Amino acid sequence: MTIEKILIANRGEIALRILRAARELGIETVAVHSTADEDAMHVRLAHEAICIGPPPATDSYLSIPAIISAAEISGADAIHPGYGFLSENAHFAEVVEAHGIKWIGPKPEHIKIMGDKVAAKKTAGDLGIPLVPGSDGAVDDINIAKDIAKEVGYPVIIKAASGGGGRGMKVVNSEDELETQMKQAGTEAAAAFGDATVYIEKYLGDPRHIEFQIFGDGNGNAIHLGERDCSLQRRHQKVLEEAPSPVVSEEQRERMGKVCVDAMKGMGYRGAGTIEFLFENDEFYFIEMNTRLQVEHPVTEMITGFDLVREQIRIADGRELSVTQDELEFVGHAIECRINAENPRTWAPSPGKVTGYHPPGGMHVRVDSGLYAGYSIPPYYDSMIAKLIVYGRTRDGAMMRLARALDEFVIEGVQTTIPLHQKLVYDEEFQSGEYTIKWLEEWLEKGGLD
Ligand code: MV4
Repeated sequence: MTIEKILIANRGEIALRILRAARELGIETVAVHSTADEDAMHVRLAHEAICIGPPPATDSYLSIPAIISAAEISGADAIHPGYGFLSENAHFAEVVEAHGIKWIGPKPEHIKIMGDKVAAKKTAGDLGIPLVPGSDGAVDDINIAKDIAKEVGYPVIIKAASGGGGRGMKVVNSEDELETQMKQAGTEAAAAFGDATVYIEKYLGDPRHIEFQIFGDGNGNAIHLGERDCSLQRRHQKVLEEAPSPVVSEEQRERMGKVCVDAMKGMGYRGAGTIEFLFENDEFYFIEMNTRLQVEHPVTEMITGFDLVREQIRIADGRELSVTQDELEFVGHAIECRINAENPRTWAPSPGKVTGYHPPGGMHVRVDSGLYAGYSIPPYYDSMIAKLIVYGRTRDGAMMRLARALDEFVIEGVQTTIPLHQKLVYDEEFQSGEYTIKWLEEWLEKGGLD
C-alpha cells in the first residue's frame, strides 16, 4: 500500500466507516470537521483532526479550498469523499488529482457523464444497458416531444438533465398537458439547477427500485456484487433497504449483473458505482448511475463478505480487484434500517442531546453510527444518525433478527424513526416482500404507524 494517510472529507457514520477501513489497512486518518462536529466520534478516533469552518456545509464540508488546505497541511496522500457533499463533484475530483493527491473515487470524466442524466442515459444505452423507453437525449421542441410521447404512450415523465434523486420531475397524462408541463419543467430546472435541459420517458406506474453494486479497476476489469432493493422510500428518501431483492431470481441477477459488468468494462470504470434500475413486469430499465459509495452499501457487504470501502482504497492505490466474479457468492439476506433523529409521524427533525444510548448486538447485527451517550446531534446536517443492519440465512430469519435488534435499541433524548421500523417489520405486506416504490407512502397514509 502506498497510501499512508487518508483525509476523510465527510462526517457522521460514513466518516467513521471510512476511518475503520483505513485503520484495518494500517493507514492513518485525518478528520476534517466543522465547528459543529468537534465532538463527533470519528474526530476523536482520527489520528489528526482539522477544523475547516463554521457549521453551514457550504463553508466547511463543501469548501474545496478548506479541504485541499487541510490535506496539504496534514500531508494526506489520498481523499475519501464518502457520500453526499463533494462525492459526485467532478471538479473537486480533478482538483484533488491536480494536487497529486489520490482520489478515492471514479475517474472525474465518469462522474461528470453520470451527473448529466441525458449523457448518462446515452452512455448506458450505448454500452448495452436496457433503458426506459423515451427521448433519445434532450428535448426542446414541443412537436418532437408530442411525437415521442405518442410513440411510447401516455403517461410520460419529464425529467431535468441536471436533476436526479427525484427532483425536477413531472408526470404528464395526456397530450393537452404536455406543452404547459414541458415549459414548467424547463423553467423549474433552470431555477433549481441552472440548466433548463429536459428529457422524456415513459412513466412506469408502480415499479420497484433495484440497484446493482459494481466495481471497476479503471483498466477494463469489473465485477458486480449483486443488487439491493431500495423500493421502501418516502419523498425520495430511502427508509429501508435489503439485499438480495425479494423479487429478483438468480437467473435475472446473473443476466443483469453481466450486463452491468460488461458496460463497466466497456467504459473502463474505476472504483465503486451503483447502476439504478426501475423493475416492472420482470424487466429492468436503467434510470441513473451513482458514482459513489452509497448509504446502503452494508447490505451488500453482509451477503458477500466483501469490504467495499477497503476495495475502494485498494483500487485508488492502483491495485487490482481483489476478487474475481467467480469467487463471489451471494449468501443469505441482509436488511438495513435508516434511523433518523426525527419525529416518526411528522418527520420533523429532532436534533439535540442523546442522553442515553444502547445499541443492539449479538450475532449478525451491525450498527454503523457515531452516536454515544452525551453526544449532541447538531441541527445543521442530514438527520440520519444510525444504520442498523442485520443478516440472516433467510429473509424470514433476517426479519426476526431485525425485530429483536430494534427492540434492544435504546436512543434517549431525541425522537427517532425506530418506532416506524418496528411497525414495518411486523407488517404482513412488508413481510411478503411484495412492495413497490409507492407502497410505503400509501401504508403511512392508511395509518400503518397507528
Ligand atoms: C421514474 C419513475 C417512473 N417512470 N421514471 C425518482 C428518483 C429518480 N432517480 C427517478 N425516479 C423515478 N423515475 C420513470 N420513467 C418513478 C420514479 C420514482 C421513484 C424511483 C425510485 C424510487 C422511488 C421513487 C419514487 C417516486 C418516483
